[in-house]
Amino acid sequence: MEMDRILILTHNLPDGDAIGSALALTTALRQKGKTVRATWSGELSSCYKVLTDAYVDEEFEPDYIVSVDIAGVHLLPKETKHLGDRIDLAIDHHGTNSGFAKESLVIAQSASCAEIIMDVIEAFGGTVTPYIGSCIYVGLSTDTGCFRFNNTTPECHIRAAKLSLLGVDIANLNQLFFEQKARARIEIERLVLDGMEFADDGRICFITITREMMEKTGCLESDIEGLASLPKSVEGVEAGITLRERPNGNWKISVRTKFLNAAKICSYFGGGGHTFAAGCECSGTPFDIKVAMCKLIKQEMSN
Ligand SMILES: [Mn+2]
Repeated sequence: MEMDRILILTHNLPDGDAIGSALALTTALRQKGKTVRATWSGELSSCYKVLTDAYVDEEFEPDYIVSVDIAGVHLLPKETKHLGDRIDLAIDHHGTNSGFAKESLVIAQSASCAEIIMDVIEAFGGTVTPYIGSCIYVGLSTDTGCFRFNNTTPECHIRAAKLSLLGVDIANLNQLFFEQKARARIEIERLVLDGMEFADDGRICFITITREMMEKTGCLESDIEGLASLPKSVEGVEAGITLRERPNGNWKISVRTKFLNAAKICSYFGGGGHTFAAGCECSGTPFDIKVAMCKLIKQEMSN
């Protein structure tokens, strides 16, 4: 089947891997003469301009739909939710991918979806230009916390070296994505640190991000990317939990762990993700959620 009009979907609250994967694939397919559109929901923080400024949007009726970095249709943003049962191909690196697409390319060993995209581009004979390489690098580096998280494999470093050889300005991207912070981000970190709480002799750490904090500081959703790794950065913390208030009043919970199975912990609340980085959504008060989380984590610790 000839697919000429391809739509690429990303998950709600898109991160560097989602945006990088979508733009790399879009650009490489356009090189091959395809009509391709990348979609994402919400306003992105300014560091993404280095990738999005070169993207020209175009509207059309798609004959093929690809999702990138999406583990389940519930993660689709409201704008593309109606396409959930029409996805032809899912390219993903979440072991928990629910198999919603007609065909799936899921490689759970990949630290980022962008690495799989790099292979896909090479497989269809695309050229990784410095721009496409920059998109891939943003995906690869943000999902590995700039090669610090324990999902980082030798393969990640090899790919980064390849991207550097292809002309990607790695120092500039690292500066934009890992050093520079929006003023609003610093302001919200100040508030979040103020409310940081510890449990179980400092082995569990909670932070809470309320809608009020977002409004007060003027943070965009993408400005708080990576903030969930803050509680785990405290010495002695085995499980870092972030509670983030959703517009519907529910709480999005992010769990980051050093050795505990975060995906298993989140699965009790209907969520999932990776072994050391997972998430779920809960209703209820922050207090009740924290109590329930503590109980589960202690149970996991004693296993
Ligand atoms: Mn990812």
